[in-house]
Amino acid sequence: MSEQTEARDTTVSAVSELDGKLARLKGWLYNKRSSGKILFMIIRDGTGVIQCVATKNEMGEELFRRLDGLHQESSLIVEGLVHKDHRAPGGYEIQVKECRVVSEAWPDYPITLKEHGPEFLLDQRHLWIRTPTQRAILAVRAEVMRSIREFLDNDGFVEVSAPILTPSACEGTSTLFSTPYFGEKAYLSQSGQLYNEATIMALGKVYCFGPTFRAEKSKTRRHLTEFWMVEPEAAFMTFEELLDLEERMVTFVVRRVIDRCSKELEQVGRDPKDLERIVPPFPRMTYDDAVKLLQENGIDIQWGDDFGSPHETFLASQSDKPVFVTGYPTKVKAFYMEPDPERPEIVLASDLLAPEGYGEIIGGSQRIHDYDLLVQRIKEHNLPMEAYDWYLDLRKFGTVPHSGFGLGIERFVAWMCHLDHLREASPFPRMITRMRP
Ligand code: NSS
Repeated sequence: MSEQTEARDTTVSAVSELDGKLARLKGWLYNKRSSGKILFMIIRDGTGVIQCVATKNEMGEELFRRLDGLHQESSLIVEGLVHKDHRAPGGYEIQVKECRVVSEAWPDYPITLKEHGPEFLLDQRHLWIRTPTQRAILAVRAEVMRSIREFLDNDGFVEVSAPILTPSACEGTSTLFSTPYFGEKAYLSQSGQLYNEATIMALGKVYCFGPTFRAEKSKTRRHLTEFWMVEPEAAFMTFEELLDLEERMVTFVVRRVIDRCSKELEQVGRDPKDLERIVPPFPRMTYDDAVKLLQENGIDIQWGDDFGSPHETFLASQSDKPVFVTGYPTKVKAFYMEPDPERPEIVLASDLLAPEGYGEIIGGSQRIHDYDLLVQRIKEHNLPMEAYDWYLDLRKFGTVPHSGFGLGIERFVAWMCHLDHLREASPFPRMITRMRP
């Protein structure tokens, strides 16, 4: 049997496959300590961190001194023997045979291993994302997005992109971002829903998935001005079927995160047991009962008010599963929502509130399919009729009952990763006071 002499490319996450063999790893110096003869380099490569041990004997005097003097974030290619070692973080280390410095980092890397304040870290977001916890959050985010697509594709939904530049509001005119558009005004999309309502008539079950924009004037830990939303919509889907779809999708995605992101959950300090509880059925509560419950607990609210963050936080702490709140007052909700046939003062709408105080992660409803009622609502909401002419066409030509919902990706990821604030759930968050870097 001949000995392997050529190093094989590997990553930290796959290094166990090369136990006892020569491996080549490309990455960045995350931390190091040295005894003068032995240098322990912690190298990260995007998939994890691993300890690489370089000795003066093996490296030679000159290279050893150079490596010993490297600053954090220098980029490296190391080759060496993979060695199982239960004392090493991650269970493996690399005994370095060769090391090439790709680029020596400048001194004074702004993010050190000590604590920094949130504003400083946000200023350094382009570098902050390299730290293990931030990396883990972004990996969970990717899994959330991937598994949502997997679920919807398998359920017969077709992804159809909605435009970002739009002529009209979907979610009220107070949070619109506008931009000049060749002599006209365009608005950045708040939601792809109105376009979904067109594409379902072509494809039956659709979803759009992309960035959405809201000029939210409030500074809260739950609001970004740019966030990603997935929005499924289906022709003929009833309100009951809508809640069932939401429940199945959330359960599926949580399960995927538990199964595929165990290392990341550990890194962010989220106990997967908290997520194991997220199985159907999710409790349901009517808006009427929610108002009563809030009042009984001394929280200021009148029937007819919309919920703010404190209300949602309270309601969402009532259960360790997500809670559906249904039947909101018609006058606080969007113009397109179908009234309850038995009580027109409420709509067939539901928000799904995530537990542990996270609050609303989904907003959904059955839509008005009747032409005359929709015209009436557009007028009541003082919306410009001409901007909705094409939307009204959908009620002229083969209108059908239909429903859909929107799930905010950053809210979902913040819940999965147990974050205090939405800003860490976005790679480059945009908020009222921040659009840099
Ligand atoms: O305003 S929503 O409740 N509903 C819609 O936009 C519908 N047009 C969606 C649809 O039915 N197709 O927003 C949906 C979700 C909400 O539950 C949050 O999870 C998220 O979008 N959302 C936000 N996330 C972060 N920041 C802000 N500002 C924000 N606003 C809503």
